[in-house]
Amino acid sequence: IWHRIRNHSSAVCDIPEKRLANHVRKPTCSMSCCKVTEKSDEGVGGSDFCSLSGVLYGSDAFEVLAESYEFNNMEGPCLAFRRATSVLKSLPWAVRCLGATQDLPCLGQPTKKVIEEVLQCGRSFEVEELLSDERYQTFKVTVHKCVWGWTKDGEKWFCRGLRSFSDILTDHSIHLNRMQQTGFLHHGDISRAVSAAEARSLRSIIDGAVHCVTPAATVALTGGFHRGKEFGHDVDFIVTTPELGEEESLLPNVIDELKEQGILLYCNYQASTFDMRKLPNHHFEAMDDFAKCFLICGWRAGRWRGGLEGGAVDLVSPPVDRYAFALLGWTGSRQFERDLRSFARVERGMILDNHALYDKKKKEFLAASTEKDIFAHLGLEYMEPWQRNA
Ligand code: DCT
Ligand code: MG
Repeated sequence: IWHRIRNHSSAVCDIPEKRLANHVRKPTCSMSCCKVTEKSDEGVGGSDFCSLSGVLYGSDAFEVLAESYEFNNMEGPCLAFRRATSVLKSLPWAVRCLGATQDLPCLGQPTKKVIEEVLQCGRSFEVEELLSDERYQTFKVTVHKCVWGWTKDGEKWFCRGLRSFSDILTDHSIHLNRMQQTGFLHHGDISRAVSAAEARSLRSIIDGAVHCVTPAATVALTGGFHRGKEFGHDVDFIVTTPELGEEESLLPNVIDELKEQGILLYCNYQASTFDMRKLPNHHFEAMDDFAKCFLICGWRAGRWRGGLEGGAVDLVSPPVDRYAFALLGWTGSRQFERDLRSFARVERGMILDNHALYDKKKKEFLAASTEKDIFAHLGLEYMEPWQRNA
């Protein structure tokens, strides 16, 4: 199924290789963290994909390249490298020679060049160069990692020669918006990876708060941890109530409860703007309109359990009849969702997003109370969350 989706998506989203090749840098220097590990003789791809990496913040070589294009606002090449990562990760076997990539979708010349280099030299010089590049480092460590809304301001700060937190904070001509202030204030809590153990601990806290407010509510762990990741940037939950409409007061009450427990360092609540009459949504990458809150939970605020440090938490609260769509959307990965939606649109004539599944031929919305229902509507075998990691 995965390959069917992937093969299909290569046809709709190919990036012109020439354009991408123009931006590939020449190798100049090296860094030991880019070396292929002892597993390198086994090839790249499948579960050994990390042997291709530059392991930096748990990312891989293609992810470094994708990020670098992202920091330069070059969406096309960025997407091309993210797709290539997904394809390699989804392989049940390791690539031992370049010829093995011949029939794989989404691997253009620039990505093959990186694979070839790693297979031949045991490292990617291009990735090594990027990892030591000042612009990449500044954006990765200072701006992108820690301050939301970085793009325009981050660019401006970088051009003015500002390279670190203190450079930015001590420049009195800079006015930080609320998001940026929060980013600076809590950058330690936000940029630190959250472990699966911390995610479990946060789950029991969220579970307790939600059920204290509404005993019959449903709490589902979603996002990367639901896909079995060991570490993540945040912990995502979908919460809802059995009665339609009851979910409207759920998040504000849960926030009050968490405040009372003294573990909230930061809270940003967005009320729902969801309206079924505005669907189907024709914007391919549209975010959802459900009520949600972004929280930073942590020990500094008071009673924290088990010696854990806490972390960022996203709570999303759809009405119960939208629950399955929200769960499927928020389980991710982003790349999987993108490809699934593209598959629905091109192969099935349906529009899928976090709110609904709409059949354009029948001109009707298809009901679903579980993720399995949605896969069945799409004519696909069900895929477990751990199979959606690529
Ligand atoms: N998502 C969404 N709408 C948003 C934000 C995210 O549908 N406004 C989806 C895409 C993936 C999933 O929700 C979880 O998002 P993240 O938490 O950003 O990613 P993750 O896979 O959980 O990985 P991590 O949190 O470790 O970066
Ligand atoms: Mg997440």
